[in-house]
Amino acid sequence: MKLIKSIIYTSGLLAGWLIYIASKKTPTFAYQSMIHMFCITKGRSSDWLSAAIGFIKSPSSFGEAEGALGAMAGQERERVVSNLRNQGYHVFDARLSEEICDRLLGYAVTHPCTMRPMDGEDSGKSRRVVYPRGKPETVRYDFTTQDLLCNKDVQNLLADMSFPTVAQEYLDARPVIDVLSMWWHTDYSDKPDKDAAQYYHFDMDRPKWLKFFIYLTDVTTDNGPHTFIKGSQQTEGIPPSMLKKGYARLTDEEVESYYGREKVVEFVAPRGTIIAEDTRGLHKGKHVKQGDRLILQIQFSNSLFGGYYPKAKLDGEVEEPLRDCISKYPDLYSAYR
Ligand SMILES: O=C(O)CCC(=O)C(=O)O
Repeated sequence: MKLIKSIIYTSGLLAGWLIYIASKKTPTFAYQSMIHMFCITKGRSSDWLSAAIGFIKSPSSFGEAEGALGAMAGQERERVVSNLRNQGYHVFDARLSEEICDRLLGYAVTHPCTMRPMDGEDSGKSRRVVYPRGKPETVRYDFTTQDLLCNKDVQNLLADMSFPTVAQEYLDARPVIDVLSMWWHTDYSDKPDKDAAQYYHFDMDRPKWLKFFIYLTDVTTDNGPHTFIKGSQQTEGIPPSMLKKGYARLTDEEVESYYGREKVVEFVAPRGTIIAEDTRGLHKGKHVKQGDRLILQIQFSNSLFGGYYPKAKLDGEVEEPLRDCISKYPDLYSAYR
């Protein structure tokens, strides 16, 4: 049975890949096949696919590579990537400045975002509102990628070559920025919410990717630290008993009884902290007991093959540093052009 399934999903993946090359769109069956194959092979199928992509997508030269992450050249970059390979994450010594955090926080309390329906609620709740800080009406409020692309501080981060330098080294391929998001997690509910990513899960939207999470508020154990299971991003890092549930949300009890508390990394840190993480490993945003948390995320992937994200474009006013980068590294920004 397992062999038949593997043959079906491998064929789906390969056929879907050819369609993707021709049309730049991933058929749903191919995306589903990638997830199934990941679960059946305990991660190996994504490793193989990524090795092939790395062979085709030769690296770009991102120059000096000094920026928000610090100086990401030579040994320091190797240290970061070695942490990512071994434990699945790296917390940078450098932090985003107070001024930038202040401006992004200011933006996040004055610009509309979308209320995300909680578990069991219908889409009627997803209204666009200015976040009512202190009086939330749902667990999660999301900013759209299209709106974020117009923000000058976000544009400057997208033009900061320290990020793709690290991503490229980790992905072993020329990267593309494919997810840009920012959201509030709130204390609206007294229990964690699956739709707000507050249960353990792994991501599998691309063959390989690296996420950068940037805290824009101070994060304590009570206001929803991002949480990761150390080492679970590795091949065979997630046990078959969890993988056989597919793309499921897992309880704390199930995950912690398998890995032990010592593998649970709760990122309690001041605002401005930047975490790089391979979210192929198990992770979640911890339930917010009190207060709220604002986080910005930039994802770099080795391909746009995989899950669907709403189209967003860098077509408004673009700051000069980003304009220069777009002309130098068109592939890096191809998802938003
Ligand atoms: O909000 C969090 O910390 C979890 C985010 C998450 O699950 C993701 O970005 O994949």
